[in-house]
Amino acid sequence: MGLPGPTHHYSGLSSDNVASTLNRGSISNPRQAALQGLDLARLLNSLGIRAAILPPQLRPNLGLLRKHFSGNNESVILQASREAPALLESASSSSAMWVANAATVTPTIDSGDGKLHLTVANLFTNLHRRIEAEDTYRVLRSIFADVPGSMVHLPLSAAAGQRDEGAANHMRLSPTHSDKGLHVFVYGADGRALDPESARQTLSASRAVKNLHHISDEQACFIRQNPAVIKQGVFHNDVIGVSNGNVLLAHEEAYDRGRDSIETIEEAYSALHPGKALCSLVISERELSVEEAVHTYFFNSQIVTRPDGGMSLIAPIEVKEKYDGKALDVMERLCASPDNPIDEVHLADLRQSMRNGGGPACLRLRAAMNETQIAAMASSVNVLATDALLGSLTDIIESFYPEQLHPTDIGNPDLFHCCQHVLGELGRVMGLPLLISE
Ligand code: SUG
Repeated sequence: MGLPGPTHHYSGLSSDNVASTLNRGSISNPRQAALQGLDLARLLNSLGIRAAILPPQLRPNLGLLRKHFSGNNESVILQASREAPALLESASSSSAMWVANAATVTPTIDSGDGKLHLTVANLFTNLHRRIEAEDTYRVLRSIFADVPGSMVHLPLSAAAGQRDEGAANHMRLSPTHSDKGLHVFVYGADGRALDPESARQTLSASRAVKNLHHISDEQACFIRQNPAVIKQGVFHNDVIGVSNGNVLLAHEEAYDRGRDSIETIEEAYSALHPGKALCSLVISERELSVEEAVHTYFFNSQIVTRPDGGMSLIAPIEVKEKYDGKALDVMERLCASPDNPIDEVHLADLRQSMRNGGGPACLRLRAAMNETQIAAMASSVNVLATDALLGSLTDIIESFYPEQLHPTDIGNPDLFHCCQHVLGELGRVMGLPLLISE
């Protein structure tokens, strides 16, 4: 789970993201954003899922601002605010909270070398996201330092034309989490004339991650997004499809060959697990249009397997609030059907994040880890969302996070000092002293 930071604000930085564009210039509440994130972690815990917290990053990012201005920290921020407000907006984004874009993860059981691989996403498409990669690498290195057999890889080189947005464009399908998985890499651009300008993931990046992670050919499948839906606001696969275990829930318009693309995934799954069929739940345009899916974030739900074997859908509250609850009705029909393992829906209030286009699935990065790996992680850093950690984080958030932020407020150096202080506190509590580099 990614924790929103004290600079969470709405400056409409992602032009391909409908919510981010629509809410440009409105007032945010960073404190509420962070508390809503913690509530999501509590909900996961209540369903028997272990969650860990990834901290925010120091913003504004002075490394970026110093490429343009010089002087002490305060003077650099003030100059940027006067002379390059758009640059300051990018340098101040709290976008690292959407950790579905932090990395792509391959569990031990799936890699040819028996290692747990994580490749940090380069997030090259947008400046405000590109600057996340360096700190994400440092934080993941710290968190996984003592986890046996784990490897955190540097981001791919964007200079080689590889654009990578991490787990948001990747799905792992398997009968249970501990069976070997089929890795579905979803990309928007492959160098063909049809490539939409805004496609964020390239096929070359997906292939490079597959190779770095030693995933065999029979365990990998490369599926192209439907260019038409990218233009409608489907900037990541997780805006139009979601998976868990043997379940794939996707819109019929998600991929370039429509239902044939989904059939390709089904065939690859059955080839890997003979005698077993993928449970694919394909939502038609008539049931829920792409536009309705984009505005409700229906597919940006998390599907999780509870310890009793049943599956829960964690959906943004917008599925109930928009279009007279049409999206929630579709979910309830899925729950009532005996043909799939999903049997309940939980609604999460993540309105602060949602207004920037980040739903329940954007805020999480899934890593299938064994007990030894989890214990090793817990012995070196305090990131597992226990009641004690959630309590300490709540105290920090309630004591120091601002409750109101307009994009023009980010030019105030006090916000940087606030962020520095918060990260110092979080670093101390979470055992991650490297959070502050300035
Ligand atoms: O990259 N929004 C993010 C939302 C990311 C959602 N993640 C997934 N779908 N996995 C993005 O577009 C807006 C920030 C701003 O405008 O300040 C933003 O970056």
